[in-house]
Amino acid sequence: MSAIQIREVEETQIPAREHVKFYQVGSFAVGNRLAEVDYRSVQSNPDRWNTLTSGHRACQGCGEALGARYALDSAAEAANGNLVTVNATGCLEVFSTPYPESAWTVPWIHSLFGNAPAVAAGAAAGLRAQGKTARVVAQGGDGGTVDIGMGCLSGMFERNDDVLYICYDNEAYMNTGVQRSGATPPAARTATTQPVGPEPGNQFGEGKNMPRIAMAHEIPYVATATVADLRDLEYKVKKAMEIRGARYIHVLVPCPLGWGSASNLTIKLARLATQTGLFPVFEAENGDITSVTKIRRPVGVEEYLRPQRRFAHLFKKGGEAEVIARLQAIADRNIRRYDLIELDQLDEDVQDRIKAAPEDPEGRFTQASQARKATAETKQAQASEGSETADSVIESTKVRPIAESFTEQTSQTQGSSTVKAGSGVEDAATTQSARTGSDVDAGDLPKENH
Ligand SMILES: Cc1ncc(C[n+]2csc(CCOP(=O)(O)OP(=O)(O)O)c2C)c(N)n1
Ligand code: SF4
Ligand SMILES: [Mg+2]
Repeated sequence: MSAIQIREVEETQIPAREHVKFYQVGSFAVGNRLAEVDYRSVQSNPDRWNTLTSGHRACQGCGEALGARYALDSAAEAANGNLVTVNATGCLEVFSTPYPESAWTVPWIHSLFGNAPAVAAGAAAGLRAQGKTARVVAQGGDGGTVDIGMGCLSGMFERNDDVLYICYDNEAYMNTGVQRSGATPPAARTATTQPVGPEPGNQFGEGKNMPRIAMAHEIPYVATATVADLRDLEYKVKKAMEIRGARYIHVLVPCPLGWGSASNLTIKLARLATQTGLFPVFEAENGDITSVTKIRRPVGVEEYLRPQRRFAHLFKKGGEAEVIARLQAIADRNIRRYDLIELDQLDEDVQDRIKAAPEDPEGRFTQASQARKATAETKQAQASEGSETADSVIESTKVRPIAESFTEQTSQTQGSSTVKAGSGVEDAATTQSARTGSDVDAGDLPKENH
């Protein structure tokens, strides 16, 4: 498949996110307080809304708390504080509202794990019926959004309800002790995807790409963002608030506890997720991609994976070079698919690697086509032999291990692929145990959090 076509859209009147980088004026902390007013971050306003204020109980370095604070302050700024927020169950809900306290300074409702989009749609309809102008923002984690809340969210999209839904994606069910979700990346260890067996960690070829699913609903606005570029997040929330109808923003928010990363690496990991190509950052309007944030230089995936204990099993003695190569192929396929960099800027060997990445490194289609083939063969065998036992039917429809088919697929397109180790990022597993004096094994999971 060729790179995506970007549809031209009119430039928005919101000061462009690219003009002033956080680090160019002022400091990281104040968000460009020294820049011209129009270019300042919402956070640099001394009268900022502080929608999610101090006193909450998120872990140190929690990407979700950071993302939610920026997103909601921007939404409040855009709505002049005339805002109702609806929260799914999850870390954000639990750490911000330990009964009877609340860290929210805006109206805020929590109902259930899976129904935030429906509650938000109802709130928007109720406000409209009463002639009120308040805007509605719903938010949830990846589990609440991609898994249990997906039916309600799809309905909200289909009806084009006037709600901005924000998903804070930390790639697992963190609140209940790091279980796998439909957004957990391949090979990651969670409490339910242990790093053992022939395919350690989360399986390849599963999971859902929620931004693409949202785009398929052809709603007015879909965007991805990360906590590595908070001005970009503010920009996208403000832009979404200028639009009516169903809008969706998917924010990557590293979770030190679930990812097994040092709390001071949250921003760096979010940045590496984008710079590797594993997490493409883009906007889409009415189903078409309208802007893509280019990456500055493609970073090898090892640099991103190494500091996270959820991937530590890939770097143990004996290693899992083939798994790392598959993850690299996913990043390379994304770079090509989303046109994340001008290829001719790159060294030839990197260009060749990106061009040669298979279209389906996850093995999703390979697996499906193998399953279809196996089913067809079984039916044929049944027809010719008459009767067959249930057990032999099940046995004959089993799919060949996907790792085998990936090796075949890549060796057909690019020969044997090796991935160069990244450098310069400290190994969080080592740092953490050095700091705490703990001898926790890299594959160990933290205890349930809340
Ligand atoms: C119907 C239902 N099933 C399970 C739960 C338990 N539960 C609460 S939060 C949660 C995980 C939330 O994961 P996610 O949405 O990714 O948010 P995170 O905590 O990672 O931010 C689960 C399983 C519940 N509250 N309700
Ligand atoms: S477990 Fe993760 S998402 Fe939850 S509060 Fe801690 S760092 Fe944040
Ligand atoms: Mg989660």
